Amino acid sequence: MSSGRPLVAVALMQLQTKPYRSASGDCSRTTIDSGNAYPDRWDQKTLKLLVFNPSLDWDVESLDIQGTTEIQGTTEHVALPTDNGEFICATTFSSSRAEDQELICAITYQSGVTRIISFQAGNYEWPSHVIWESNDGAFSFVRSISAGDVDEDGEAEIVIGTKPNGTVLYLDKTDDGYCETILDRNSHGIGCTNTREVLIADVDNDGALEVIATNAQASDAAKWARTPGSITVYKKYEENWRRHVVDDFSGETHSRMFVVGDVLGTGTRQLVANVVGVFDERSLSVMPPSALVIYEDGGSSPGRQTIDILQSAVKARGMAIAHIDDNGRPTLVVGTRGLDLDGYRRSQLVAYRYNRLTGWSSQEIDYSGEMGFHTVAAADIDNDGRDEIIASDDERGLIKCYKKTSQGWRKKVIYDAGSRIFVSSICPIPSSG
Ligand SMILES: [Ca+2]
Ligand SMILES: [Ca+2]
Ligand SMILES: [Ca+2]
Repeated sequence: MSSGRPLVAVALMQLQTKPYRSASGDCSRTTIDSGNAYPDRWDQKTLKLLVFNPSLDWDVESLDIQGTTEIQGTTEHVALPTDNGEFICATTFSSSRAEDQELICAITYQSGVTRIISFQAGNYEWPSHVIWESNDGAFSFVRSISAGDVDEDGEAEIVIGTKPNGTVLYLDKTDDGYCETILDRNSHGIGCTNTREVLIADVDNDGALEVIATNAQASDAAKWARTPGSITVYKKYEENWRRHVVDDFSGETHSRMFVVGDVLGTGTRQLVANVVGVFDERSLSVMPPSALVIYEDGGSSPGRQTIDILQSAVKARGMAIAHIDDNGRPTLVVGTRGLDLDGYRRSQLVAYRYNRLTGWSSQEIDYSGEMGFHTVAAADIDNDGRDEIIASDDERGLIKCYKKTSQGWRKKVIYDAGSRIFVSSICPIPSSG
């Protein structure tokens, strides 16, 4: 299959509550807790790894993440745990040596098993193999995954971020399998550190890839209360790693998402992050508010610039750098999340553009309810030289594609789950043709 157009992979959890069965056998009410849009336990959570084909009107295929799969380098097959699983996240890797595209996902099962499975993309078949697993719960809950060829041998190195041990685990592919290096662990306390996101990228523009992670202290405090955390860059010098804290937010708050790319259009990459707002119970407002900030030089020079203060949001999580305009300039696309609170119930999908003379401007692409747009990606899915935006509207169970036209933004629902979803990753898979 060589359509010349990318595929789009999406990792998500579908959340459903089962009808409540009373003693009389009635089956009429559900157990949704209206006060909390995402209770910790859902009656039914279904993990899915979907692949959309925009060339076939967004035809969707669900990859088998619960069948049997091969162990790498052998013909031995292992059965995956049959429990529904706790969490799934995904990333892609394109080898510089071959045309192969890999779709790599990390699945945390309820039994405590964690597995990383690689799917070979670009065919109607999606052969899969297990590339790493942990059976003892040591790495517990894998919240995020990224891949990149750090040592430039054509094979993917992988980094995962976990909770509640806050592990940043680097997996270096060798002839004997994956060599594990723990880059960080428990930095905000033993068993109470959540690594939120990890990324392999050249954040300091020196031509070599670094690992970037953002974490936060886990606590029993109310959600959106003051939670310290930090953004850290891990840089490899021969066989050693050096750790550099880009921002600790003065212990006041943390970041839950960042992207690396040339959002200013200067020809170098910058680090763009969201600073999470703090809910203040007394004033019933978010104070200090959430902000979008930018760090240059990989955060090695101190200070950050503010792109925008998000007045009606508690955070932004979905972020992507896109090329959607004819002038070739970059656009930062951001999905916000609100709160069940007056003035915060409207979330937005916003395009930010930077102009050297006039600064930042913003344009609303779409809006939704308080849960907002959790995951956002950009890809040129119709090969016209400009990116389209793919974003999840989690509360409504929708995934949409947005195309900029001369008449404004054209929206298309490409997936309707029929119930709430939690989308962890949207991964464009470049065309191999
Ligand atoms: Ca490599
Ligand atoms: Ca670098
Ligand atoms: Ca396009």
